[in-house]
Amino acid sequence: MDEHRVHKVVLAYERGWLAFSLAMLFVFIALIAYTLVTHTAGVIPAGALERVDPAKVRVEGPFAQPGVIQTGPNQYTAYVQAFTFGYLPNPIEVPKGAEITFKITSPDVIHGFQVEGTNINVEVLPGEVSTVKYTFKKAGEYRIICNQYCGIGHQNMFGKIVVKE
Ligand SMILES: [Cu+2]
Repeated sequence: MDEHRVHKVVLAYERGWLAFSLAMLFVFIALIAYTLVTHTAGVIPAGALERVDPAKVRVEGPFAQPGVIQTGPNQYTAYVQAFTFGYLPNPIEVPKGAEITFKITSPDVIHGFQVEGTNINVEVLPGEVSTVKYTFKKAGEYRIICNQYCGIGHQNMFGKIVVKE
C-alpha cells in the first residue's frame, strides 16, 4: 500500500474506534445513572451545605456527644467525629437492616471515612458535615479506614462499626 492509501485506512479505522469508545462510554453513563435511582445511591454525600465550627464540635452540638440516636421506626442517625487519629464513638453500634444516616465531621483536618466491605467512602472536612446513608445487611464488625492523609498517625487511624443482629 502506498502512503496515501494507508492514511485513508488509518483514518477510517480511527472513526470506528471513536464511535465504539463513545458508545461504550454512553453505556457506562447509563449504568451509572441506574445506580443513582437505586438505594445504593445513599452513599453519595448529601449535597446541601451543613456548616459547623471545627473548634466547637467537641464541646457543643450533636458531635460533642458522638453516638447513635433513633430517628424513625427503622432509622438511626450516627453522629461521628473523625479526628487525628481515630473515630468517635468507637465502636459505632447500629442494628442490622436499619437505615443508618452517618453525619461525620472533623475537629482538625481532612479525614477519610471508608467502611471496609461497603461502598461507604466519604471525605470528612473540618467545618462541614458529611452525610451518607447505608443499610447494613450483614451483622458483624466492619473496620473504618482513614484513607485521606491526615498527619503522622494516618496509617494507624481506624475505627469500628458493630452491626448487631
Ligand atoms: Cu485521618
